[in-house]
Amino acid sequence: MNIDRNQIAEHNKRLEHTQQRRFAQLAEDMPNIDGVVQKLVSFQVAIPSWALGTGGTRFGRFSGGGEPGNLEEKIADIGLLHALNQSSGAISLHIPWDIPKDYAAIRTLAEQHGLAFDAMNSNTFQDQQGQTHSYKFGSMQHVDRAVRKQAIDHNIEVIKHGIELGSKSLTVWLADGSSFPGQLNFRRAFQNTLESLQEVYAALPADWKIFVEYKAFEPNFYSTTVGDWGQSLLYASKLGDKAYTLVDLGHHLPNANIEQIVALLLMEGKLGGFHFNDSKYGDDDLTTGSIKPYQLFLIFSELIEGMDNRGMEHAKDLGWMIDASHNLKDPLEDLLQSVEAILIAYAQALLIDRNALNEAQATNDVARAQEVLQQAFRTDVRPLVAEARLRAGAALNPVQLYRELDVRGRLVKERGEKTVATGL
Ligand code: AOS
Ligand code: ZN
Ligand code: ZN
Ligand code: ZN
Repeated sequence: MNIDRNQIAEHNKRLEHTQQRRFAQLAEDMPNIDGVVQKLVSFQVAIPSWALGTGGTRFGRFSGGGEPGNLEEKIADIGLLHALNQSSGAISLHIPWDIPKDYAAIRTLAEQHGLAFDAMNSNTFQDQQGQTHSYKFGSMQHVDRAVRKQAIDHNIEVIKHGIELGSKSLTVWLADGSSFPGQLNFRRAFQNTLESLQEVYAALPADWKIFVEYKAFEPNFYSTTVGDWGQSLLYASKLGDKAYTLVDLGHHLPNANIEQIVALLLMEGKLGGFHFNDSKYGDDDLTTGSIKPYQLFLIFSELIEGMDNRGMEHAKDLGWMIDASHNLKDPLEDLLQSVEAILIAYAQALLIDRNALNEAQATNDVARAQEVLQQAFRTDVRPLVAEARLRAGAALNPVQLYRELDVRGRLVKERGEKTVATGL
C-alpha cells in the first residue's frame, strides 16, 4: 500500500486550524522560530530493518500481522513511515537478514520511497546455516584464528553489499566477551579483536566510516570485549580516522551519565552516531523518550553545543538511527513515536538560551543554569515539530493518520495475519 499526498493534505486540512493557533502562540515568544523549524525539517533518522517486526523476548514472541517478509517489504514499511513524517528518510540493513538479490532494483525501490542507505550492520553474534565455524565463544576475539578470519570475511562482505547500495558506513556490534571469570584472557581478547577490526578497516573505501558499538553486558554477563565507551574509543583511536564510537542509549551500566560521554566523544572528534531507544533497567530497547525524556533532552543539548555551534551538520557528520524492538505495540506506530520523541528533544534543546547558560556557568550560578535548561525542557514544542512536518509535506499527526488510514489492517490483508519479519 502507499500513502499519497492527497490523503496527507486532507488530514492536515482538518488539523490545520488548531495547529496555526498553537504555533502562533509559540512564535510570539521566539524570535528565531523559522530557523528552528528549518533545522527540524532537515533532521533525518534512520530506521533499522530489524525493528519492523515484533521482536519478542527470550521467553516468547507474540507475533503481529502484516509484518514485512523480505527486504522489499521492509523498504515499503519505512517508505510509509517517511511519507507520514518526512523524517525517516533512511534504512539501516543487517546482513545476512537483508541480502539484496538485485542491487539496482533495491536501489530504485528505495529511491522511489525517498530513502537512503544508512550504516550497514554485520552479524557475528549468531551462527548462520552452513557456516563453517561457530561464534559460541566469540567472533573477532576468538582464540582460533580461523573463526576470527570468518568474522573478518563476513564484515568485508557486508561492506561490499553496502558499496553496491550506496551506504557509507559499517556498524560493528560484537557480542564477544565472557560469562565467567577466568574464561578469557582480557588482553589477548582485546588484541585479537583489534587485529580483526584492523583487517576490516583496511577493506573500507576511502569515504566510508566504521562505527564500533559498545555494550556493557548481554549476551555475555561477566565481561564484554567492547564493553564501554572507553574501550570503544581505544579501538577507534588505534584503528584510525575512519573509525568512530557509536553510542546505543541502552548499552550502559545503570545511571551512566550519557550526555557527558557524548560531550567528550564530540570533543575528541570520535562520536560516530547513535542507536536511539530507551530503557529503565538494561538494554530494554523501548520506545525512545518513553522512560527518560530529560536524559534525551540533555544529550541533544550536548550535541547542539558540540555540533551546531561548531558548524557540524547532523545529516552529514553523524549516523543517527533508532535501535528498538517491539513486543507489545505495532512496530510502525512505535517507530513514529520514537522519531517524534527525538525531534521533540532536539527542538527543546534548540530553545536553550546558550548565552544565559554560558553566563551562569562562568559565574557558578548553579540555580540559574538549572532554570535555563528547564525553561527549554518544559516548553511544549509539539506545535513546532508539527509545523516542521507541515512544511515538509508530512502529516500533522502521523500516528493519527496511520490509524485513520488503517495502515496495519491493510498490511495484514496484503501480507497475512501470521507473519514473521526476518531479524531479531
Ligand atoms: C545489540 O544489543 C546492539 O544494540 C545492536 O546494535 C543491534 O541491536 C543489533 O545489531 C541488531 O541485530
Ligand atoms: Zn544498538
Ligand atoms: Zn542493544
Ligand atoms: Zn538497544
